[in-house]
Amino acid sequence: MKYSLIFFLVILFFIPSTGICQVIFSYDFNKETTGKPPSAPWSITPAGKIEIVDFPSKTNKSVKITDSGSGAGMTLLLDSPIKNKTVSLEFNFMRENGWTVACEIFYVMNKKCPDDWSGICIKDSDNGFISYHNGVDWVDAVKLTDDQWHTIKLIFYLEKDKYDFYYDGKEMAKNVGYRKWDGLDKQGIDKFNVANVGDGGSTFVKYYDDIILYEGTTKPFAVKSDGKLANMWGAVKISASESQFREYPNGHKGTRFEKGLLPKKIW
Ligand SMILES: [Ca+2]
Repeated sequence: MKYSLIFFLVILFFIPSTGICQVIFSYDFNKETTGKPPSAPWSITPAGKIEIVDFPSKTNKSVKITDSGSGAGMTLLLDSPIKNKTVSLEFNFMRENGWTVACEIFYVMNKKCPDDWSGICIKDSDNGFISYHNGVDWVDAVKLTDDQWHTIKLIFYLEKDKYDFYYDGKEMAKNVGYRKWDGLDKQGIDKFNVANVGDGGSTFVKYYDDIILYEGTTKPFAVKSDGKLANMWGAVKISASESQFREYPNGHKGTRFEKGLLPKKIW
């Protein structure tokens, strides 16, 4: 009994130092079914086509999002917001040549945000730049090269409602504000919109892979594959909210549903 207690205490001491438990979610999509939408907890928009593809290879799949003009994207929700911590989001992104009209790339929000165009907003602009919103205006960062994978990293300082934006390893913005965040001071983030959720008027093909959210600013060395939810984040469960429809402001059309289930495996 005494040794069991010592063993337990030793485990408690070592687990936080492994880095694995710092991962809130991680999706590489490699075990998903090609040609199908990504599985729960991701939910997809009714419009457009969101599918798993053997790209860049059969063993390294990604999500292909095709918007033909009525919107196409996917959403992940947490049951409760992550607050007062520094957390980072990283993902790989590629846009095919031939797109029309600027559109969302990745927006991170609180579910209480007034619309799907709030929070931490990264988009592609009509002028071919990748752009971010600094809480006041859109800012063009750098030309976005098509048909080529890019890495995007966002560091959220949730204790002060600021974020940093890195593109292909280079700093694009530091300590900038969230969009439409009035009344949401320090309320944290619990909603992740990928590509065009609920918007219309754009056409594009975008690919996403290796979407990971973790605590701190450095990606944990050992990241397990798809859909893992760390024990320490048990209270931040990935949501199983009901479908919902919402009216959108002028210039936006389409509906969005957010449906998800707990991940198959929780570790
Ligand atoms: Ca992959």
